[in-house]
Amino acid sequence: MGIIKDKFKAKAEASSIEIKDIIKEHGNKKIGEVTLAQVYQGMRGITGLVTETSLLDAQEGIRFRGYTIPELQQKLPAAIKGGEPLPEGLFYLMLVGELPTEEDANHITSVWQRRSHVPNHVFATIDALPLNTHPMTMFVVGVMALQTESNFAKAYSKGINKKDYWDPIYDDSMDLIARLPRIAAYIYRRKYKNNEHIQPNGLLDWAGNFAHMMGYEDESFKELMRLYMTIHADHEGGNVSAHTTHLVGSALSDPFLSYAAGMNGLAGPLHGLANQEVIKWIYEMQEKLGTDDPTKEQIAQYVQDTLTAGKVVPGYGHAVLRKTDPRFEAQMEFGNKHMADDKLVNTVWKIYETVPPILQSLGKIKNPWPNVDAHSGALLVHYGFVEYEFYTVLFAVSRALGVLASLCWDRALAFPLERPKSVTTASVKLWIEGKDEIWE
Ligand code: CMX
Repeated sequence: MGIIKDKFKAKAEASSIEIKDIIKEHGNKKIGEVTLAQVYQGMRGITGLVTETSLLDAQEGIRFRGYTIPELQQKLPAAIKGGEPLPEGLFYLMLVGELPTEEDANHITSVWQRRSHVPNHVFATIDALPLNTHPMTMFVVGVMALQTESNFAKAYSKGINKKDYWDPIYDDSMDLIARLPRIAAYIYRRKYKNNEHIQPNGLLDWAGNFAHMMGYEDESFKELMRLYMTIHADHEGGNVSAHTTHLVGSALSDPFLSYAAGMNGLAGPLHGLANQEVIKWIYEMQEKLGTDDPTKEQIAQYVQDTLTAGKVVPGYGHAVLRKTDPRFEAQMEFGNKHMADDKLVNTVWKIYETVPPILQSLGKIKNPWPNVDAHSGALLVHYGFVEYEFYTVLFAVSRALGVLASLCWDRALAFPLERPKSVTTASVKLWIEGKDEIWE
């Protein structure tokens, strides 16, 4: 067994015993109440999942295994001294629950390099799609084509003891993460760069090599990819992509099927697709106003027009967060460090000064502050990465780290099939009248 697999196994076994004890001693304790409004309105605030890799606080933002993003920037190994964290290190932290040494992070880099071969039929499957297919559709189709390689699916069909499920799930997760940058870069080069592909560079780290395969050699772009892949990786368990991966995995669908399902959710405009919508919205604003340097007054008017048209302002609001997303702040810091005079980045900052009071004044929006998607596109455009329909694929590659580390935990802790209860409005009406108590 590999070093990391051994460590994960030991951690998971200890955790499993602990959880059994917790359930035995405290299993009957109530963790909250559920109101009818919550049942009808997207289950906001209902605690119903365990996700070990990260925890989201409404005021403070995300913590990965207890560490905030600025702490990770200090404590995780980096490719460049004092530079952005290596996503390999974050994955180790989420999977093993301990901060990695530089050696641990480098070990993951080499494991992923070793496992990164993508079989030809995956590229052929992507090639069968018309060029105007959305990159997220190509990406999920590519992941589904890769499912032929699932160790878990093969082991299950041969017959595997349920105690050992985690083992091929772990291998599938590592294989999948290792191969995703190649699939994503292939789609990018096929769709936008004349189908001219770039071979991987075995000397680079996971995110650096991803930048290289997409055709971006600038060192600061590689740093951006390391930061991007780190901050988008996980956002606790209830968001659509993480929850879907977990839910589908609970049916013992293998990691390829589960992750692809999750990424179909990420491709929705209220979730990960918002990163493309933000840049599209800014470009449309620039076109309408006839300037690439709009004033705050012009932006305010455009925001009003967006709201009057019954549309959302992309990149703003959140189902859990109630302050500026620290992932937005980390990108703002990157912008300040590398491109403080960039016009588009400055527009994003002006939008940040303009939008929250307008949304607040509507009185119904619970969080008027920017989320992660409000900033990412402008940083990419700075490097000439203007193909905004591709942005959600970058998010998806990063999100694999969190949802697949979680999937390893789900199987190692033997979490059962997920199956909450649903009701009909007819049964709700009977319950309100006191005539139906079956689901109380
Ligand atoms: N612009 C306009 N209206 C907004 C809004 C925004 N940015 N954010 C919320 N609202 C509206 C909602 O549509 C809802 O309106 P109705 O009552 O008319 O249906 C009302 O305000 C209350 O919504 P909420 O409780 O504050 O927000 P939700 O938890 O329902 O939704 C989210 C959260 C993210 C879907 C929503 O804020 C939104 O649509 N934002 C824009 C899209 C976006 O940026 N998504 C990315 C989120 C991060 C990610 O997952 O990547």
